[in-house]
Amino acid sequence: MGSLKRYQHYIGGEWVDPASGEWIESSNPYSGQPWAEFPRGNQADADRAVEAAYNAFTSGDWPSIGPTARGALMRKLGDLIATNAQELAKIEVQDNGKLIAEMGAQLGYVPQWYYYYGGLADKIEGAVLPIDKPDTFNYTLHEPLGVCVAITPWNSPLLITAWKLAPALAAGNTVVLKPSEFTSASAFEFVKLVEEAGFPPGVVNVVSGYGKEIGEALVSHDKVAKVSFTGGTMSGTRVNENAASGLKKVSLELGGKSPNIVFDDCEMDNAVKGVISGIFAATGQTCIAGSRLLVQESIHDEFVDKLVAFAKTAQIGDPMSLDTQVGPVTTPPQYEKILSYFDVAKEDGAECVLGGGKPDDPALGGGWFVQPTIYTGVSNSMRIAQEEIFGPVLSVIPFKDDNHAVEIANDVVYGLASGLWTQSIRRAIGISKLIQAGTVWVNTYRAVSFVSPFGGYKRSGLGKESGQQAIKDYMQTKSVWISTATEVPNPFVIR
Ligand code: TXE
Repeated sequence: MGSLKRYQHYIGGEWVDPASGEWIESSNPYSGQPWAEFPRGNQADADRAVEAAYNAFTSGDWPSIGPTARGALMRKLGDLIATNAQELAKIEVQDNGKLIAEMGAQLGYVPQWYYYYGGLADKIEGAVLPIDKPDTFNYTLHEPLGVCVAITPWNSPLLITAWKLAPALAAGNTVVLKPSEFTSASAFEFVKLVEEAGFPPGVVNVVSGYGKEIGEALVSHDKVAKVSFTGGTMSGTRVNENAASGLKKVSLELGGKSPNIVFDDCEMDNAVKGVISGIFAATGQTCIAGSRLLVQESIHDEFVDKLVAFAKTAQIGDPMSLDTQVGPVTTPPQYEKILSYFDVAKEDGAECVLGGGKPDDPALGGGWFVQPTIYTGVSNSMRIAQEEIFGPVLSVIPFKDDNHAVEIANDVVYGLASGLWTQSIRRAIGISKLIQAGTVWVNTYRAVSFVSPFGGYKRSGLGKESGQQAIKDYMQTKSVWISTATEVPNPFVIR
């Protein structure tokens, strides 16, 4: 116990113990062994963190730091993340078990969000409006909202943090960040860099704990203006309900059951790689996982054979090794959830053509590993085709023609992402329009950028992250009216 690394909340620029006096153990998914302890936050900690953020928003240095200076602070923060990217990546791998190759690349890219929104900070311009009233001057101001709560999941902690923090800070808000109770370490390490960059105390606060405890307390707090949440659809729905009673602004990035659609005119070897990257990269633990493979009947058997042959070569192992391609599952509940879907698939009557259980390699020790798994003979009404599994489990569904592909692709409650594999520009443009999803990738998969809006249709969420619009979602518009008339006219008539 004594050897575990113990973290504290970071509130108002100070490291503090949780009011509960309790900590949550975090285990390394590769070894299954505990390595760190995170504060178990509650209502009292939420109150303290929101007060600190509110004070920083209304007093002290932050309100008088103009947008250009905010941009400079954010560029400094980006530089610090770049310098420390490998260290941060190692902490994330230890905490969430995803591959060092993946997390290293991710953390190397994260600074871009701080640079991009830092650059935008002083480019949000109001307008002087050509108002239709005599002797009247009217202009708009885009102002920050106040205290924003950012709640993140365990799969890509600091990447998702950047998607929320960078626009929130560039807009001039203050933030309380609550990372997942399973993977809070990197947020606590990251906030040291926020302090080093020179952000005033209270501008960014980090508290940890369970969603039902400190998460709900934060979302329901009267002084919170906006909640930005990434996680499961059930938790996101609850967040939305709690935020609604205070009429808070909400953005939600939730689950998916994304179709990766392979047409008969595709470049088959590329499509195989695209399907693999959509479902087995990151052990399938991504919201954008291409977990439904829709493949045209005429090439079904040939494509599945190639896919299975490629998938069999995947190296399962230590996420810290650069050779590993599939690592462990991040959390014990997630591990149990994936295993339970192997039984669901059997009950559904799907045919397992790869995996379908735990690997039997003794070298994998106490880690939470599942086999990369492919089911054929899946119909779109089966549970494995409709429910988000969030693991390396692929459902293969045949289709006849373009209309049939679109019908199956859209027949699901989610709408986060999709992939199309075709050489036809007619198909690419035509079908991209018909797909009900916030992202369509054509002949690629899993591409994200700070420049391009990301977010779900249907039950995959509300609002967008990244891109220019996202900063406006952390702002509100004020209309200022100034009369230059020498006399106030009839006070009983609307102006
Ligand atoms: O996520 P949760 P879980 C999906 C995936 C997975 C399922 C459950 O299908 O199997 O969600 O994963 C906080 N008020 N995704 O349970 O619960 C929680 O503390 C306020 C998709 O790990 O959504 C954590 O910080 N906060 C996803 C964060 O929400 C609450 C990524 C996410 O946890 C809360 C992860 C509440 N009522 C899982 N309840 C994606 N979109 O990428 C929970 N939290």
